[in-house]
Amino acid sequence: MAHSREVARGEAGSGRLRRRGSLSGPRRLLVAAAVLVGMTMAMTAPAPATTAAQRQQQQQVTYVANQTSDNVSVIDTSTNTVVDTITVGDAPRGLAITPGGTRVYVANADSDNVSVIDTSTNTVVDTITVGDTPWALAVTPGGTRVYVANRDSDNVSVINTATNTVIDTITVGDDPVGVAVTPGGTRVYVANGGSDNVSVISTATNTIVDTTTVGDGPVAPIVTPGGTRVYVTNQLADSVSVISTATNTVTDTITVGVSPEGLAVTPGGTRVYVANVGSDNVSVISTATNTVTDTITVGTNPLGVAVTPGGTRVYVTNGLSDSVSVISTATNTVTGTITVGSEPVRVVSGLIPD
Ligand SMILES: [Ca+2]
Ligand SMILES: [Ca+2]
Ligand SMILES: [Ca+2]
Ligand SMILES: [Ca+2]
Repeated sequence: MAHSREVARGEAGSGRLRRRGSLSGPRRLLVAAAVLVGMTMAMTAPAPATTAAQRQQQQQVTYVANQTSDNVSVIDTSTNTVVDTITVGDAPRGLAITPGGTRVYVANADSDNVSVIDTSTNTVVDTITVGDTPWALAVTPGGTRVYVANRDSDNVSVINTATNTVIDTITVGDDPVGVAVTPGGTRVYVANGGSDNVSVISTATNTIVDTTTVGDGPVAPIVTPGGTRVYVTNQLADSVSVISTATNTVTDTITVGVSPEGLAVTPGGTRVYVANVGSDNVSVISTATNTVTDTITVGTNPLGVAVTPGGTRVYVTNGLSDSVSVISTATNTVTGTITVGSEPVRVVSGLIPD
């Protein structure tokens, strides 16, 4: 049955941070969405939620990386139906959408490369060789760089999106499995699952400027829209660490469900949604109090979380149900379930040019 499949492959059960284990990935979809609005409005500061009028001029889409079927499902967010399926590399894990919404970058863990999807055609237009077992990636707010966490080579590849070539490689901690960029684009936070810390990279120099110890088995960092805090799931500690970006120290630790993995923050920055692989639910954290205010039951082995640019819905991948649960943020209830590919892991929601 489903759970034994997961455990047999060394995934979310014991040893979940080994090999395929740490169902990880990043969550800078929010950053991407916010920056997209920023660009549209020709501003530099990250914007909060988009207006209804703005969203109507663009298409709201959600991309899902399906690890076992080696493809990406494209969901039209207005109808909640799968409108396309794109074959990518071997074992797609992490993905991110560029601020302008024209490209989606996909980290293929077992083929050691990154697929570049053109969102106007939903075809792969480039493939970039990176380090060993790329697990997660993040795009800078300006859209010029992609940072890729390579779990088995313990480093980060930096891709120049103008040429789609690797221009730098940065050694980080043990087993980097998650990555996030600050809204200002000056810092990159990398979760090192094996060394229980987070590396802080300066994008100006592509060097490590700080290392923050967090909980056991950190998986996925996200940065709040205001850029003041980083939330990172600690998969082996059943908790989320809150890091102040001003001091790069942990200011809070929040107990959530069992084996938390993916997480996402709402555009207004008031809530963080956390997928708990081991308890088949989602914890809702209030960022005002850093406490869990709600728990929502979803499918089996929820792994990835994305919030829509308007902040009204949350998409959660259910790794062993081959589906995505749709949560209304107004009620924190599941309002729909969408069948996708095999073993969906990461998900990103954003706006693409219509
Ligand atoms: Ca495969
Ligand atoms: Ca490899
Ligand atoms: Ca390692
Ligand atoms: Ca550890």
